[in-house]
Amino acid sequence: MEITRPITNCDICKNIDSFTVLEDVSKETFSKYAYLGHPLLVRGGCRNWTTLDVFNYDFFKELYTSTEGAFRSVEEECQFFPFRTTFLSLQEVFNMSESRAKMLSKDEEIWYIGWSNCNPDISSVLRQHYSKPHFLPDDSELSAIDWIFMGYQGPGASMHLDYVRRPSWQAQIRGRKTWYLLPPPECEDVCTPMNITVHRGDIILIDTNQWYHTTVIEGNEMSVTLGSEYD
Ligand SMILES: O=C(O)CCC(=O)C(=O)O
Ligand SMILES: [Fe+2]
Repeated sequence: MEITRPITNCDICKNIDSFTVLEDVSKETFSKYAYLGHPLLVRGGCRNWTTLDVFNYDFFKELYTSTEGAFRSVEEECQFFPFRTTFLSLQEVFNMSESRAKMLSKDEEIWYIGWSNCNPDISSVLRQHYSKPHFLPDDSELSAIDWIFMGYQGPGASMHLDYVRRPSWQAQIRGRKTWYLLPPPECEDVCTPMNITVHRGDIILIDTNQWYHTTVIEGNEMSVTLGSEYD
């Protein structure tokens, strides 16, 4: 994958040395940035979503255990990422003790996982609580796949490049996460690494096919994020 990756046009990072931070952004303003490939953070971009109150460990556990075929679809069609844990499946994640799930004691082992959802029944429930970020262009489409990342303090995903089709956005539903980006090697001379901490209610937008990225969960609260690709 790495070898066949297309060479990046370094305009995605030339002359910028940090994330572009937008606040109360309109569709019109956002459209100037939407396809530049610059890393973007929209402060408060999902402030009004009901997900902020609804999406947590118990919500996902109840949803997956009560939906026929939901665990099977993660195994067979979607993906499970055991970033920092020995859990082998989402089912194991939802079988852990309440104490570990909620980190109620200092002795509990910290975990961090992610998964993609491609089950239409799950998706329709998730999408009752979120919609396409309001600042994305009218003609942009969300991918049918939702991505969810959940867990506690410490390293998240290690440095990698994705091979998805499109740029993605990720909404911080709970907790705090820092993203560290590296430009692709062919742009090292003209571009710099950058990082930013994403807070609850913010949305980050990165072309993860072009920017190498790694994440760190900050603080004691559980981090919960929800993402999708857009075009
Ligand atoms: O949220 C994370 O910890 C990693 C996410 C990631 O690698 C991605 O969205 O491409
Ligand atoms: Fe990634």
